[in-house]
Amino acid sequence: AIKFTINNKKYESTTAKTILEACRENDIYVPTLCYHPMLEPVGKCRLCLVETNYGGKMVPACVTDLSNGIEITTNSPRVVNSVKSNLGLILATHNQECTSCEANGRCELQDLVYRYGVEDKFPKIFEKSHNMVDSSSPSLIRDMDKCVLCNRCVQACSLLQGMDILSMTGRGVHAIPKTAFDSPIKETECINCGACSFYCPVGAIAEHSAVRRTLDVLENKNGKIVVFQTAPATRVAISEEFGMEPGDISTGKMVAAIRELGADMVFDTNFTADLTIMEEGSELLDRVANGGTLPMFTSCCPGWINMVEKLYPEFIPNLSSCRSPQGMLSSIIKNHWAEKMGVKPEDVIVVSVMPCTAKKDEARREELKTDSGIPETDIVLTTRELGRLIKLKKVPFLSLKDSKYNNPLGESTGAAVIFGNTGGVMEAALRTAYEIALKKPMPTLNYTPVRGFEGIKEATIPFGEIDLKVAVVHQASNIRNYLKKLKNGEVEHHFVEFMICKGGCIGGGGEPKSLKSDYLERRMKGIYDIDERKTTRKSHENQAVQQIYEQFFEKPLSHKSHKLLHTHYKD
Ligand code: HC0
Ligand code: SF4
Repeated sequence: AIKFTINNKKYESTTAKTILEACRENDIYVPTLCYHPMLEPVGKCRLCLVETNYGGKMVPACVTDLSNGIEITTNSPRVVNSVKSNLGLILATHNQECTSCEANGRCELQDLVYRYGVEDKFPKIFEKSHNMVDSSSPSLIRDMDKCVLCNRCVQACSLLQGMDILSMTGRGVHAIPKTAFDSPIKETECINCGACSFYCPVGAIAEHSAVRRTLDVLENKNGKIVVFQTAPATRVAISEEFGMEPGDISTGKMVAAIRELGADMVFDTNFTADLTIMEEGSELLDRVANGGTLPMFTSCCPGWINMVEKLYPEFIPNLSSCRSPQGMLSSIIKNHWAEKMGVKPEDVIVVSVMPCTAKKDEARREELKTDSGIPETDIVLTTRELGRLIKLKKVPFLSLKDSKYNNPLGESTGAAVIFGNTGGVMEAALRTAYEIALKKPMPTLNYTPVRGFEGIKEATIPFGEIDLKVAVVHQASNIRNYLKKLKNGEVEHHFVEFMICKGGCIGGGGEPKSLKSDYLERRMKGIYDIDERKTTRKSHENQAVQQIYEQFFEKPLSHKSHKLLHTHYKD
């Protein structure tokens, strides 16, 4: 075992680890700014410097390994002074517009400055002024005068997502994460997944906020009906905005909070997740039976759709023509529900709450407008933005009594909620397709081969005459690897689920930021717990879905379904 001391107390470790990991495991506070447990430590911000008994030099705890006999001090005046001066230097190059900043109240820099009582006394380094606010993307905003050079966005974009849109350029005070040729984000190959914004410790890259627009819509309705919808992955993460733990289930409180904000109706994107299974499952069976393009690819992740359109247009025919559940629900609300309620589509405002920054981009697509040319989804808020809105309006989230979704567009099964996890769309599709095609239920509803965090998961299901070969791929970098294999003929599947974010939507770029190392596992468990507790766990058993087919769509892939629930892509 490695023996060491921290602040004169003795510890032992049987495994190799860094000083920072050892401190965190033992609840000893060490400040960090560039460190995130899901990324590679880089030792850039120098806030985690600690003293050791080896020479007089202080070492960065995040990149220094424990060694036998090391004596570590994290709380000496020398360490504290070094943290303070490093924070002061960061402030000298930082645009401190905290009051209007998207990160205000959840900013790692703000917290540190407050905790250490840092005075802003260094002269401002004005050459640092990049004067660059890039709001070209509907999903993200970058303000490089707030950048603290932690490198987390660059790592998220390159290492995690394999997209390489941002890279660190320039040296010293002139260093900055930039796009190629410094182009506005919209003109790059960015797919709007928002991983950069999730990992940004400050407000240098943030979601393109719709909080103020939503406030305006709710406070000045002018006779309009405001309808919300909430995505599967929001309900196991919104809790974190209010100090609860990752994976804590807050469906009822979230619905209640949205009502308190002034929404007239709260519907569930899960309803159309179930509907997606009916349409997409039928499309798959049709392609298999009639020689359609295979493998068929899922189409619900807008980051993934952006990737295909921008980087792999040759695979457009493989994409399912199904709109995403967000797209389907907004379409039903404006084109069918409004009429049933006797209101005009332009008098209904649809606000959707998503774990995803790319959904903001999806909502603007030309193909997803009504016949009269208005967007079917008016506003997309990320889970983080919903948290901010609830706080702004002083809604007492934690003490709210659970509320239920409005029906019928709020009814859903366990198959719908698992869409939020990687493998969920596949598992939900199999539960239904198997039963419809083979007229008997799958031997087990919990289909584990498609669960978990492995980057590319494969399974073969005996499916009557054929063996159905499926794959599930999540995280953009794994997707690029998979597509390379597919092009080289190294893999062969009938149906593949793609989600751009690690873990699926629970790891979405718009979910509450977390510095915990297990937040994804815990959100994932929260989602599976909701599924287990549902009495109905197969999409085709959703009675509201059955009803909307009887009363309106007639059957999957009908003429009406094609018009309202399916779409096409741009190449
Ligand atoms: Fe997802 Fe979805 S599961 S993409 O990951 O299909 O954002 O949560 O809402 O639309 O349902 C995101 C999450 C959704 C959609 C659903 C799908
Ligand atoms: Fe958005 Fe989910 Fe796709 Fe991530 S995986 S880009 S959160 S839809």
